[in-house]
Formats: sequence, C-alpha cells, structure tokens
Amino acid sequence: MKTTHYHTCNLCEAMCGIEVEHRGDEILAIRGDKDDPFSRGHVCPKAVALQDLHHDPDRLRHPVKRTVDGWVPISWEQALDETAQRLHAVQQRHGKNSVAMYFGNPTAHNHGALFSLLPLIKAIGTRQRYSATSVDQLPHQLAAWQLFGNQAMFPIPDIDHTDYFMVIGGNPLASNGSIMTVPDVKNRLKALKQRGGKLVVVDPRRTETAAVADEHHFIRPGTDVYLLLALIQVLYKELLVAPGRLDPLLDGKGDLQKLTENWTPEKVSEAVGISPEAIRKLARDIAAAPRAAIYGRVGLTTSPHSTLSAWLVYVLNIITGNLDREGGVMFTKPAFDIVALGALGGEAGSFDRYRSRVHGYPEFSGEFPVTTLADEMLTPGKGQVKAFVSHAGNPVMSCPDGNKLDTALEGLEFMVSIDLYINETTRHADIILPPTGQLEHGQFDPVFQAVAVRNVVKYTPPLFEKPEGALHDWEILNGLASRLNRLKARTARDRLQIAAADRFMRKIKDTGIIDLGLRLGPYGAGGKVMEALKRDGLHTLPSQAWKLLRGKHKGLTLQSLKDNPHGIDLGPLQPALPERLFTRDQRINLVPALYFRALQGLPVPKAANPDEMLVVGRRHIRSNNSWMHNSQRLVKGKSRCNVLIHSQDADRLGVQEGDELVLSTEAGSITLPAWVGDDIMPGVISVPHGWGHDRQGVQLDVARRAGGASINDVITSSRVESVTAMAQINGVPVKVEAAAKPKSKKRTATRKATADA
Ligand SMILES: Nc1nc2c(c(=O)[nH]1)N[C@H]1C(S)=C(S)[C@@H](COP(=O)(O)OP(=O)(O)OC[C@H]3O[C@@H](n4cnc5c(=O)[nH]c(N)nc54)[C@H](O)[C@@H]3O)O[C@H]1N2
Ligand SMILES: Nc1nc2c(c(=O)[nH]1)N[C@H]1C(S)=C(S)[C@@H](COP(=O)(O)OP(=O)(O)OC[C@H]3O[C@@H](n4cnc5c(=O)[nH]c(N)nc54)[C@H](O)[C@@H]3O)O[C@H]1N2
Ligand code: SF4
Ligand SMILES: [Mo]
Repeated sequence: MKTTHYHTCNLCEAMCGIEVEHRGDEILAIRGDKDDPFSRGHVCPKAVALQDLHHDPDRLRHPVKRTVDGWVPISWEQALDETAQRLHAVQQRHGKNSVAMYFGNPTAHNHGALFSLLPLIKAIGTRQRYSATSVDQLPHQLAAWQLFGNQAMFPIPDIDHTDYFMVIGGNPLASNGSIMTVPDVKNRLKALKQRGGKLVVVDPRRTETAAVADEHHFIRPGTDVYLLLALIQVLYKELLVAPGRLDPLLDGKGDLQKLTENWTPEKVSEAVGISPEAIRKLARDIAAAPRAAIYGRVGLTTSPHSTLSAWLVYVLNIITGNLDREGGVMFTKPAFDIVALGALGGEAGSFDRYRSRVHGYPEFSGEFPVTTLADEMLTPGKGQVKAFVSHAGNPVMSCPDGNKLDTALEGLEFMVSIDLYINETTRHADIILPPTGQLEHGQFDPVFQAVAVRNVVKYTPPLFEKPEGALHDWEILNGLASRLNRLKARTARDRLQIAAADRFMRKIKDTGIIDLGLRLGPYGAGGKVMEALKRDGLHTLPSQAWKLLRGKHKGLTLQSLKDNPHGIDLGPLQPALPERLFTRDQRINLVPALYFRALQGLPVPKAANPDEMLVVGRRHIRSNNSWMHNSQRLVKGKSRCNVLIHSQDADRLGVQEGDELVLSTEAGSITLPAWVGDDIMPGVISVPHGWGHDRQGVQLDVARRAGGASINDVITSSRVESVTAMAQINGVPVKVEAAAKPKSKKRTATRKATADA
C-alpha cells in the first residue's frame, strides 16, 4: 500500500519539511511538504537523494571490525565491549588525554547524538576534544560568548523584515543558510526586493547569491576585518553611530571609536579591493536603512583575522541600532532552549583555560582547534594521542593538512568511528559502529531551531522502524559511555549509579529528553522548574525529571508536536534584550579585552602580491561537505571539483578551460581542471572541498568514480588564526601552475596523495 509520511530533511541547516511517498521499505517519491509552515514546500535536490542514502548498498548496517582478512561483521555486544575495553586500556597505559575525540557536522543534525554526547565526553574525560567547529563557526561562538555571555546566543538576520541585507562570505543560495536557518531563501530574498529592500553581497566570487543581489563587491579574501573597521570608522566620523534602544546597555563605546579611528577607507582600500568611495557609501547605506542586517559566514569565519571579523560584524549591527530590533539581527526564543540549558549545564563558553600539548593552542569551550589534531598524534612524548573516536565526521577530507592526518591515523593503537560509511577517515578505524540512517530515526533540531529566522518547532517520528539489530546514534554513544563508566567504577555504589543512569536513558529515550526540554522551555509549563534549576543547578534534574515528564501540563509537550506533523510556527523573532543577556552584569561590552588586544596587534594590510593566488571554497546545491557523493543522482554529469580561475590569470598561466592546474603548498599538491571565467576576482581561485574519494580502502563505489581531489591536502594546518589557532581554509596562498601537458590529454583529476604513494 502506498503511504505518505512527513519528515524533515536533516542534511543542511534549512530543516525543510519533506513528504515521502513509500510502499513498505521502498521509497517512491520525495517532495517538499507544502504544509510545513516554515519551509513552505521548498526542497533542494539533496532531499530527493535521501532515498539513495537509505538504499545505498555501501551504507554500513552492522558493526564491522578490521582484520587481516578485511572488514568482518561483529555483534553490537562485542563491538561496544571491545571498543570500551580498548579505549580504557589505552587510557590506563598512557593517561586520560591519550584518547582524542572528533565530532563532525552531522552530529549537530542528530538530536539523539547531541543528547548522548556529554555523557560520553564525561566518560572519556579527555582534554583532546575536537570538532568541525574549528573549521567553521568558532569565531561566531567566541564573539557571542564575549558580547552576550553565551556561545550559543547568535544574532540571526531577520531576513523577512529587513530593508537592507548584507551578506559577507556566505552564499545562502547554494548553502541554504548557516547560523541562519532559512529554508526557501530564494523566495525570501525575492520578497525582500519586492518590498523595496536591498541585498548586498561581499564575496571574492560572483556567487549564485551575488547574481541576484542589488550590489556585489568583490573583496580580496581575508581582508574583511579591514573593510569592517573602515565601515565603523566612517560611521563614527560622519556621526552615524546610533545604537538606539540598547545604548544604555553598552560599555566600551569610547574604546571602539579610538581603536577604529585610524582605519580610514583610504588606508584599507587597496588591500581590500574596494574603493574608498564605495566603502563610504556602504557605511552610509547601512546607517540610512530603516532596518539593516549585516551577516557574515564561512568565508568570513575561516579566513585570516576571523576572530576580529566575526566580532566586528556583531559590533556593526549593534552600533547602527540593528541588534535586537525587527528587521535587524535578532535572537530566537526556541521551544527547546539549548541556549539557556547550555548555560545551566556550565556550557556558556570558555576560552584559554588550558593549552594544547604540542603547539600551546588555547582551548575553546573544552575543545582544541583541529589544526593541531595530527600533530598531537604524531609528536611523541607524554600525553601523545594514541587512540581516536570519530563521530559523524571526515576530518581527513575536511580539515587542513588532510594527508598528514591520514598518516597520523595509521599510527594509532586504536580507533573507533561512529559513522554510516567507510570513508577517508573511518577506513583507518579498528571498529566502525554504524547508526540508523536519516529516515530510520526521528528528527528534531534543537540546534537549528535555535538559529532559525522564525521561531519554529517540529518533531517527526521515524519513517521506517529501526531495522532488526540496528542502533540509533544515541544508543551507541550511551552504550559506550555506560561501558566506559563501568570499567572505571571503583565501588559497588558507583556501579549501581551507572546502571541507574543507563536504565534512565534507555527508559526515557531521545523522545523523553525532547519532551522534557519542551516542558522546560519558554512555551512549556516549566517556568517554575527553570527557576528551581537556576537556583539548584542541573544536577537536580534526574530526580525531578520523571515528575516533569509524567505531569499534565498546558504548555508545549512532545505530544503537541506529534499532533502537528508539519511543525508549529511560533511567530517572528521578537526583541529579547536585556532579559536574554547571559553576561553577569546584563550589559554588553563592545570591546572585550581579548578583542582589544587583538585589534592593537592587527597588522596594516598589504596590497595583493601578484605572485600569490588565494584559494577560497565553494559549495554547490547538489553536494554536502565530503559526503552524499555516493548518490548517482547528485554527482552525475561533469565533475564539479575544478578550479575557478579568472581569465586574466588563466592567460598568464597559459591555460584554457579544462586544462589541468597544479595547486601546491608545503603541505602537498593536487591537480584539477581549470574552469575559466570572470565570476571571480583576479588573483583568487575557488575550489570546492570534500572531493577525491579514490583513496585506497574507501568503500564508496559511486563517489570513488566521481573524480576530484581534496583541497585540504593542499591547505596547511600550520597557518592558523592568531587568537584562537582556528583553521584558515579560505583566503590562503597557494601556488598555481599549469600542469605539464600529457601527450594524450586527460581530463579527469588526479591526486598526488603522500598517504597513497
Ligand atoms: N577547504 C574547506 N574545508 C572545509 C570547509 C570549506 O568550506 N572549505 N568547510 C568546513 C565546514 S563548514 C565543515 S562543517 C566541515 C565538515 O566536516 P566533517 O563534519 O568532518 O565532515 P562531513 O563531510 O560533514 O562528514 C560527515 C560524516 O558523517 C557521517 N554521517 C552522516 N550522518 C550521520 C549520522 O546521523 N550519524 C553518524 N554517526 N554519522 C553520520 C557521514 O557518513 C560522513 O562520513 O568541513 C570543513 N572543511
Ligand atoms: N549545498 C550545500 N549546502 C551546505 C553545505 C554543503 O556542503 N553543501 N554545507 C553546510 C555547512 S557545514 C555550512 S557551515 C554552511 C556554510 O554556508 P555558507 O557560509 O553560505 O558557505 P559557502 O557557500 O561556502 O559560502 C562562503 C562564501 O565565502 C566566500 N569567501 C571565501 N573567502 C572569503 C573572504 O575572505 N571574505 C569574504 N567576504 N568571502 C569569502 C566564498 O567565495 C563563498 O562564496 O553550508 C551548509 N550548507
Ligand atoms: S535545503 Fe535541501 S538539504 Fe537543506 S534541508 Fe532543505 S532539502 Fe534538505
Ligand atoms: Mo559547517
């Protein structure tokens, strides 16, 4: 019988509602859910490919162990026991910090995994924690914590009401938004224009978003900080600073003015690549707009000076009166309030409480930057990393110096990956623990609901029953945490407590935690409980949890969400300050000390070096970081992994469309075909990441044949941002040469990977 199920796509941050038509286990069609009040029927080609993921023969469906005869299936009991024992043994031999953990991007898209993460982190207890954060949004988190007192308190562009939307280093038409959950962004941008608003894009490439913008300014990669400083300088100079309602809450205004006064448009123009007149006009336009939202994303947070740039974007919104007002950048009021719950759990943010062993890089929020992960494995001495846990990540493809990490993983004593596939990273594991696929578990998005452009909430139950003998992510993580805790337990009482915690988690399940979170949230009936929690701390939760879960409440519960399968719209974003501030004094210091120091040390920008080409990234609607490449429908056609290069540069190098280019640095080199065009700044090349799946042992049959090479084999991990040691993957210099022409011209990409050589 044909049945329709409503679900939420969890591949990117947009949370599109989907309608899945299926007959038993067979998926017949995937379409946009027109009744989802938020995504309004929008989907992209990736959602349709969820069926390929579901049916993919390469997707692992049971735990596997590596043996001399290759991968062999093992039981869950054996897999979890052995993993816990081996991790424990490594820690016994080499100390707590000899186990490293890495959490990849999909962790944030999987509520079950999110809920079970902290217990596992606690059970392992290592300081060697890493995640995709330090190749992505770390500077935003740092700025949110420093300015607003909570690393998860992101200002979100009120795209549906703004009159002026400035996008710096983001391409929402390809990415569908990030730290701005905005399904159907194309129509939302159309509406912006229809009401007379303006879209301005600042990007080294004329992107899909730039193509529909009213204004596009090419910017030299890595120079956003200078543009932002000059904009603020002009605002002060021309008496256009007007923080409005929030003015009485602000500290550090004098410092800000002083620190920016010398950064005139003339001083930065040449390096930035935008004329002084154009910079002045941008500043005036922002000030003149009744409501403006300035937004910076991956291009801004993963390029040089990202710490300062991310902070200055927020500052620019604040001093023009656009923070916390309709049509500016606003804070969400999420039904499952991870922002407040995180703060309660002591996760509001931290920086530099301790440093990494090899390079002395600062901790951020309990993690080290991925730029040191390989070196922590390769550098002998006390505290050397000997074992590795990866969850939903592919750092060999997504972190700088992929080859080096590839080599480092080879030398470990033990590695376990919790992942759906044998990819470039997980191929090094001793044991792989595959969770249920996207349509086999329920979907709830505590992270992305908290960064959405409207207040929305939705839960969808699994489309397919969990297959016999499969485990969800949260069950795997919980199983591992319980076993590790048991191995560490000293007393009978410890063991009883561990067993009780394990039983509790298995009883309430992921859905129980969603229910609890909703009840505790601002639309639940948990106001009183929240007060009690604030007073007594989160450790009182388990004893109260059952009462809360069982109690009858008028407010929002899981049942309300089950009754509304298309999701619930909780209205537009609303002003929330000062109440929502997590700073101790409930004020905003515009220039926290770390930014003060960093700004004082900022070098005067240099004009572009004509011999150097800067690489930037590129996302495509049919791709998703380093995965989803095993779907034929998404990868079909010509390889999209190529080098976009300006015709002027192509002429200089004597290359034409399709000719091969060699990109190299001290980290390594790759060869990719040229895509010659004028939609990119001269001196800049654009290359997508996550491609080149032909490494030995990778079990992705379609992806292997899709071509390309990994740009992160060329980007070095030694070039780090000066404050946080965050990765710099955008705006970094790369040597670009024409490849020696072979006698018979080969168009497919080849890769010179040291690990394979
Ligand atoms: N050069 C360059 N490098 C970049 C970027 C760039 O723009 N340019 N972007 C960076 C950014 S923003 C990010 S976020 C990172 C991403 O980097 P990572 O998070 O390290 O890698 P992904 O490619 O997202 O790999 C996700 C893995 O999770 C698995 N997976 C998918 N769903 C699930 C699930 O539900 N459970 C489990 N257990 N596993 C699952 C997939 O099989 C896949 O192996 O890449 C970064 N790297
Ligand atoms: N289709 C698709 N959607 C995705 C993903 C995907 O892989 N595919 N990945 C998801 C993830 S993990 C994330 S984090 C988001 C990212 O979402 P976005 O931030 O929108 O990411 P990109 O599309 O990479 O856009 C970054 C832009 O920054 C520009 N840029 C590079 N360097 C600089 C610079 O120094 N200054 C300025 N001003 N611009 C610069 C690049 O040219 C590029 O256009 O997308 C998410 N959505
Ligand atoms: S934009 Fe595409 S990938 Fe992202 S949630 Fe929507 S359908 Fe899924
Ligand atoms: Mo990301």
